[in-house]
Amino acid sequence: MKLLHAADFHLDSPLSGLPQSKSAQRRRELREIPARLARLAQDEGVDLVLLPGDLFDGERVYPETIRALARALEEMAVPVLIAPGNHDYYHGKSPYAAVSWPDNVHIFTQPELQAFELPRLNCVVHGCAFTAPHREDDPLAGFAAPADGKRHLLCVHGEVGPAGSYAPIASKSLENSGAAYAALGHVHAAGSGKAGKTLWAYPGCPEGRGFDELGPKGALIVSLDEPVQLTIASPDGPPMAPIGLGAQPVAAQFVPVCRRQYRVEAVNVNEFSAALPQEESPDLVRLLLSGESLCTPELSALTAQAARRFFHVELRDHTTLPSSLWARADEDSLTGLFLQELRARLDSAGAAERDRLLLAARFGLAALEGGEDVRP
Ligand SMILES: [Mn+2]
Repeated sequence: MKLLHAADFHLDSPLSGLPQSKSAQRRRELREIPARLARLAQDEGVDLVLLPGDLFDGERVYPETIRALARALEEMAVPVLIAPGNHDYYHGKSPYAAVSWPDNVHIFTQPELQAFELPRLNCVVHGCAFTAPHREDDPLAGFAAPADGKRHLLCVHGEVGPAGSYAPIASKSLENSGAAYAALGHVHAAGSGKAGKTLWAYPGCPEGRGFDELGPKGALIVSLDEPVQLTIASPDGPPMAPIGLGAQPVAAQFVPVCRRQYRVEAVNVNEFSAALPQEESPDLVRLLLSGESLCTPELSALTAQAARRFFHVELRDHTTLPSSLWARADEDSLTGLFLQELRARLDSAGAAERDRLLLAARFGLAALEGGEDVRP
């Protein structure tokens, strides 16, 4: 059995960190995520799709977004289970309640775990919903899947940890659940862990939305072997009932589906032009200017130079003053006195003060170097 696990689409995010035309384009691209996932589901031949929450970013959802999602979920052509999260929590007026969804879609609507049976797959998915933007209780507390020879899976939005405002899930609860796989949503970076025999995983968001969501983004394709029933052979009497499940080997594979990536890279300011890509990159990139520079780099000019090579680019100045600079602190000149004073202050400065002093050094030197004769 194979399933597709994706979460945290955050459709219709405002993407306010981008210029308006680009944020509109990125919202359109976000809206294509469900269709891309439908293609992945078909290509992989999955039997089931689990979507544990935050499919919408907030209350305000465009009708075209809902139409695109509903169409894609129908195209998946296998059972699709949704467990609403803190951003798209279930309530009477949420799109989950207000829209009629395709027949293959099941939406969990209760904060308590509910069992959804998939007899054809010999599988039961236990899921629940956020019904408010926060919940402090562990949705898995006290839950244990029955040893009935079926595959038991979880589909829940929450954070693995001892406490918090977003359905904290204790590691012990995952372990006690006895589920073969826990499809989780909430954390935007892909990650997984094991609690007892339960493999739990976050697929992360399928498309980055800022420089806090870096690198390739995607979904998980999860393979589950047949559950193995352990029985004790009884040579004389009638066959005994199954006493529990044996090993349920599970493997989750990350598949990138993102259209673009957010990346942060260091570029030496002295090799800036050569470091730019020849072909236009589809990515959104923050370049950290590194290296030594006596003058403050002209960020707007360099940004304009790089703009044509990326979908979006922004620069941060992380350059330092040349290390040779301090050699001149011993000069018997105004520059020497200025540098001595700065060096003394830098030695006892904190990080924020240090940045200000380095800026002062640049401005001061630029002013001093203008006319002063620094020969000894
Ligand atoms: Mn989220």
